[in-house]
Amino acid sequence: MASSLQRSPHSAASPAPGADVLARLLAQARPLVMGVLNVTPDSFSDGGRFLDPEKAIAQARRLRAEGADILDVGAESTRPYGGAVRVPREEERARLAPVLAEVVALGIPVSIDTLKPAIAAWALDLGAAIVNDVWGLQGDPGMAGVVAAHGAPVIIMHNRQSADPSIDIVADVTTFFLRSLDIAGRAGIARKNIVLDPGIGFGKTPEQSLICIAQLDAFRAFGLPLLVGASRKRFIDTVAPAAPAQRLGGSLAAHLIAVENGAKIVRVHDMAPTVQALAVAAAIRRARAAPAR
Ligand code: HH2
Repeated sequence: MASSLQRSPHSAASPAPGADVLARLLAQARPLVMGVLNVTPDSFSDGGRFLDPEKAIAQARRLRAEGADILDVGAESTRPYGGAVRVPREEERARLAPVLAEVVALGIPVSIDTLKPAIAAWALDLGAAIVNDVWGLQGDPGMAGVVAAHGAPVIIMHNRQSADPSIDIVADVTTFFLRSLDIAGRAGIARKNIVLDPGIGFGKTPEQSLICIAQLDAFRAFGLPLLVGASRKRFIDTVAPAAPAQRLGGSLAAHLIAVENGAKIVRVHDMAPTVQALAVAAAIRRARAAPAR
């Protein structure tokens, strides 16, 4: 392991600067919007657009200006639909290095979307506030320890190596969450620092992604905030064929219904239209209570 990645000044006794960041975010009485910043050449919908550090930082500024509550920065595509190319740790760090501190300096919480504990630790030390683990602490056995040592919030996302159309996906996600929560508990990660995410598109058929959104309230029983990332995902294409960048309408529909069904955070590429859609949906809900004239 490179020494630059090993340094970690934080311990359980000295939590990360953003220790209460999740509680502060969740205290807002509206759904939160996480903006996606992919510093990658190969992300499924915007690969290569923000690999250049200047373009990445400009995109982060734009996401903030358009209303992002959290910026989710990733430098290794998770490729929900297969063909993932694992990026060596030093390359992942090299992609992030010219970008991360500047994005943190924008003043809104940053989550680091990574599978590597060393990258998570390094990013938290640079001021990232949240770890986004698309294998829900079950991918690398070192991840839970890093999260615990930094006192950082973590997004536990459900994943599977491959989709199995024959399974009950809600039961599978529930079992996965139970296993992740057990790992988190044993590592000393506080429950107040955990967000659950059914992982739309990951190891799921398009139908199973639809089910996870439609039956999201099944996961409310955990009593933890729920995140849904449906943005531009392939299940939209199976309902209404469109290339990834042309899936805004489907993304909005999915996120509005996810919020109706209990999502507190939505993860999106298209910030301004999402913020507008959520605001209008909330205004309509408020108008239900208005006296009819
Ligand atoms: N989806 C992607 C990546 N990370 N993290 C969470 N918690 N939830 C998600 O649904 C999720 C995620 C895939 O989207 P994107 O980052 O645009 O693609 P890629 O992984 O190809 O970079």
